Amino acid sequence: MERLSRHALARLNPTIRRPQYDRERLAIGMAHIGVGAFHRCHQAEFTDDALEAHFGPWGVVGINLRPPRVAELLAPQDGLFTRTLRQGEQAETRVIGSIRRVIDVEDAQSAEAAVAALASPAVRVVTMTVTEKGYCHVPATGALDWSNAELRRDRDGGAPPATVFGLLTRAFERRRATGGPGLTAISCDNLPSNGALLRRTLAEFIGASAPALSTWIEAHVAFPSTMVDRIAPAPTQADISYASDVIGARDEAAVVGEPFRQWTIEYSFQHEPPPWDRAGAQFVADVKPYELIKMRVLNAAQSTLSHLGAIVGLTYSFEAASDPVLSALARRMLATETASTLPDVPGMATPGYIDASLGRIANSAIRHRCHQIGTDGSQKIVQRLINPLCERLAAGHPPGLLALAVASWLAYGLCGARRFGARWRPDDPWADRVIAIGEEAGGDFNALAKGLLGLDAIFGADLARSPAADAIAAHLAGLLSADPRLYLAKRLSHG
Ligand code: CS2
Repeated sequence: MERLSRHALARLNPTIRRPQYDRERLAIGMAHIGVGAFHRCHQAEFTDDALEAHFGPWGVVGINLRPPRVAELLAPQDGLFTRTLRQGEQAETRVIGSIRRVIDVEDAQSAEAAVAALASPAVRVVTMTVTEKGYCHVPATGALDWSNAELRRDRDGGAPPATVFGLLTRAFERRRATGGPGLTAISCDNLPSNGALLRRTLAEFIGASAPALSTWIEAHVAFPSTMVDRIAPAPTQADISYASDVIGARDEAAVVGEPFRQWTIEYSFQHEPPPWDRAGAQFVADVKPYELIKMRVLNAAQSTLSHLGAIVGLTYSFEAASDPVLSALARRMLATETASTLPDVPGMATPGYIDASLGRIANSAIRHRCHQIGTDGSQKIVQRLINPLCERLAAGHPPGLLALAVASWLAYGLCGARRFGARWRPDDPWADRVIAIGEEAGGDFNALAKGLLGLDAIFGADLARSPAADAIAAHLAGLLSADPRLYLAKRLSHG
């Protein structure tokens, strides 16, 4: 089968939607770091829509710091790829054209190409999806985690850069040295106040590696915060074959997502932003309420359902969201506990948002593996589950189901311990610590909970001494028992 490319466009199945703008005239004005499935299904599609609504120099140069390598997939396709939106039996496949070029940073030469791309005066915006772990921070405090070897190597000028900080520092140094214009750096990862976090962590890194750059960055780089949303799991070979068959050309970079999408961006730019608002994105003065509701409802439900789902033997998050016991527990947690920690968000009334979120996760056409959502849980649960739990405890409420949700992450990690069956190896920078504590604690669940909650880089200093500690110990005993599903059913019927 012919490969998808600009030459193949004219021969695709005629019903397939493709870029409605003159792609040959599309100049690069934006960079994106982390060209994974989420970017291809979210910002790249918003940009494609914005280009159709109001054409301008907003083509994207993608930069990848770590595998999977994407340049070798997208270069033969001239940057073109499809995204298929699935809901139940419905599927809609479309060709996206906003990415012009992709650089995988693997050696000195590709690192130089990435720095040159980011330092180009034509590039006015750099968006990034580098995952929570990509910020190399201590989850509970937001400070850089200098025990991270890649971060230390980048601070000491290691080549090629392995972290976003090493890459941005070199690019901004080049920009300053060449008198380049300012730009806007937009974190699109699921972290609270992600723009402020990026600004702070980058400032800390630069303080340790290139202090002379600080004042240039303060004057020349804007760091808006954003809330991004679309469920887009890692694509499979079946997704690639499906999209290729539908369009009539082989697409090795195909991605799949749900129809729902949302993007809320703090209006704080160095220059006129790309017209993403013409594509349905919202520019707002304050993103905080939007990100709080999204991370504490949708993402919290995904994490809880996935940890519990894996523990009771399910494969996909939609199965957990369709399971009567698991979904009722998640709903009750969100409606009776999390909701009280949420601000009023314009256009996003909490009860409707909870319903819609659980409905989205239950979309059986989206095969999001529980283990994919469970990956790097240590970097996710603070903003999704621990912060609302701590706020509730501080307001005098009992630990409730949020403690069960926090315990679900611990139990998911402990399933990696031989004592608890070594059922899987969690993919998480903290897995070894959790497993070691699990192996050491003997049969005493109180000691186990205290030991785990003593990981203050994740839990902060107070949770181990709070009433949640005993509740979490009891949940661990239930979740790690021979019949975790029975334990969950009992929790549900006890109201
Ligand atoms: C998921 C998110 O893997 C995960 O951590 O919870 O990727 C989630 O699907 C997106 O945030 C949805 O917008």
